[in-house]
Amino acid sequence: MKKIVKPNKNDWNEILKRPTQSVSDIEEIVNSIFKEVQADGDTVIKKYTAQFDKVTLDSILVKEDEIENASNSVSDALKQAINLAKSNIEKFHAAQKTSKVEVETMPGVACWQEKRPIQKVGLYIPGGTAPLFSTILMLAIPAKLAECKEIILCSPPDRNGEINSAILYTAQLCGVTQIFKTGGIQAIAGMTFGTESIPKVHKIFGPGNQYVTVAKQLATKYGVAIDMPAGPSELLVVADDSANAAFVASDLLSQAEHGVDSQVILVSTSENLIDAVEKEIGIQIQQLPRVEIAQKSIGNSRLILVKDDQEALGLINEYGPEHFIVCMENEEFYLENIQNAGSVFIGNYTPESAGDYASGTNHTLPTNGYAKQYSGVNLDSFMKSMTFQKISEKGIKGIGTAIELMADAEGLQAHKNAVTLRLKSLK
Ligand code: HSO
Ligand code: ZN
Repeated sequence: MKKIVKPNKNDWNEILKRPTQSVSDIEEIVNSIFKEVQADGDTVIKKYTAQFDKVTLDSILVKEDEIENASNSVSDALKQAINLAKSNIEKFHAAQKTSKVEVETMPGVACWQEKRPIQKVGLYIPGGTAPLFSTILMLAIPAKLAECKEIILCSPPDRNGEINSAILYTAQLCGVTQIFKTGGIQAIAGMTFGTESIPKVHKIFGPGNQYVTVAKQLATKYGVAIDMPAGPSELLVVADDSANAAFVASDLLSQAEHGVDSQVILVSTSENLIDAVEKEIGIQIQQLPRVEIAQKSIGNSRLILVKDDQEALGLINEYGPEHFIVCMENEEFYLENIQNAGSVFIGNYTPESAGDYASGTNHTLPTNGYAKQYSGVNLDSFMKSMTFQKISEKGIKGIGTAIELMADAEGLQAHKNAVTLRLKSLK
């Protein structure tokens, strides 16, 4: 890990750079697969599944008996763990329900706002080196609570044409309505246009590699909403001598093991702590099965010694981490003043893994500095706000002249007339 001592503010940009991703060469292939899926649906999905996932499928829809078999092969202990997580995630997201907002803005002018579920949502769960069934909990639970009608899921099959059992079990447990064996660009295209098997959805959620990320961005050009622009996982820890160096190292490694492009950063006012954490990382990393991945992302990572809390805070708000751990004697200062972070974890006994799996908060969070303008996934991500209004005769008399004047000033006579006619009818 690169150690940086008391950096100059002019160097912050350079220090806080994320590992770069270039997407320009990906766009061409994403565009062409989208066009093919739009024209020929399932045939194209199957063609690319054969090409990329190396399996030829008769049907891309997962059948009832496959789900049942999968459920039988998940251990009871894991089922219990998943159920505990589900219960906590449900509690936290159910509490996010808001009630109707109703205001009489002036006498006879009633305005209100209500939320309605997005009717059809698509969840994408990557295959690859780790089957992230926990992400299904994070997406399907709020979708179900929001009462989305169709909750479909796409995930790439393995070489035997199967999807990981824990993924199938969790999807069924959380009320996913249909599961499809398709991944990558073709899955996102399938949900964007709809195919013979896959329904077209209104919003697509979930993480993925660079191809999936570019495909989700293209989906928005066809009118499909997405949760947020996704990027590699990241974690920033701010810690002082009150922190346990081994715990801090374990947290940094937990995000470093996600992928070679993950980034973890330790900011500290204590050089002793920085050295102790660095030493701990060296010990713990050797014991990890994913040591090679972790080593590469540790290469993208930084240990930054700062002169005081103010400087630490400035740096953290500038970076806008996806996950932010605070292990400081004066934690209050950071909790009050943090402006840009996806999710905040406080104290020695709050590992970031708790939020990844089971405490109740959502782990689908803005990366790549997007915490400056995006929220993580929450109940509202699966809903839209709608406004209503009802104006009485008294109300139109009160508000009418203002509307007429404004419409006139914008040169929009028909708008004005819509009020004038009504006012006249009341004379
Ligand atoms: N930390 C990841 C989510 C995850 N971790 C899933 C383990 N499983 C992105 O927030
Ligand atoms: Zn994680």
